[in-house]
Amino acid sequence: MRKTLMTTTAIALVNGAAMWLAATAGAQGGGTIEADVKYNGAPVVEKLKVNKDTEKCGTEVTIDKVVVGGNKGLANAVVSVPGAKGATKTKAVLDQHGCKFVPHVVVMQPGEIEIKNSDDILHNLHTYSTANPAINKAQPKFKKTMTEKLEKPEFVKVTCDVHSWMLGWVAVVPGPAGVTDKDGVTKIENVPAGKQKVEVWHETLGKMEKEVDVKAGGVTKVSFEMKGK
Ligand SMILES: [Cu+2]
Repeated sequence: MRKTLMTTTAIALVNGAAMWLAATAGAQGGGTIEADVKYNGAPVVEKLKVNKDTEKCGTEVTIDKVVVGGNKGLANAVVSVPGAKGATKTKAVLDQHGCKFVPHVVVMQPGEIEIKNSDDILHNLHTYSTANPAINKAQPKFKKTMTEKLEKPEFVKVTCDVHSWMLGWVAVVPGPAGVTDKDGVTKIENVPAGKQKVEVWHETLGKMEKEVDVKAGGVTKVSFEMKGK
């Protein structure tokens, strides 16, 4: 009995040490980049009256081209660390909902993306690519999901041939990345420590880059101010 208790305690100690080591290794392996993207110009959100599939699309739609939130934060900008390895592969999903692409900008690692149709009407996915093969495919209402491949890094414009106003973007980026929220902020985790090039991309405002020094287990802040063209 006594021996069993000692053995159990020893195993518990070893397990505890292993867990601690794993946690420490994770923290030492990478840091977090908190990016803050601002734009000192006017928002560009187009409104359009429509008369097609109005029960799903409504009669007025908005096209989000430059979305500026409080404190000049620029939404829908992709911040990435293209040279860094070890980005976590999460499944990218782009939905067609209310005759809009949701989210407006989706970021993914090269690989597969799931295209959803939540509208119960016909959509036709049409991508504009140079590095990846273009996709031009009907997605009838009964086809709730389809899986497509985008294997080369590229910012891919996505439209729908049924609803001319539908516009979205798929950012295929090789390293850890994120998309800014309505306040122009995104957090990128698990970035390898050391000097890293951080790149920001916006669909109409273009690209900028900065070098940052990522600290293991810490948060490195970086700010960008996009210039209008
Ligand atoms: Cu559509």
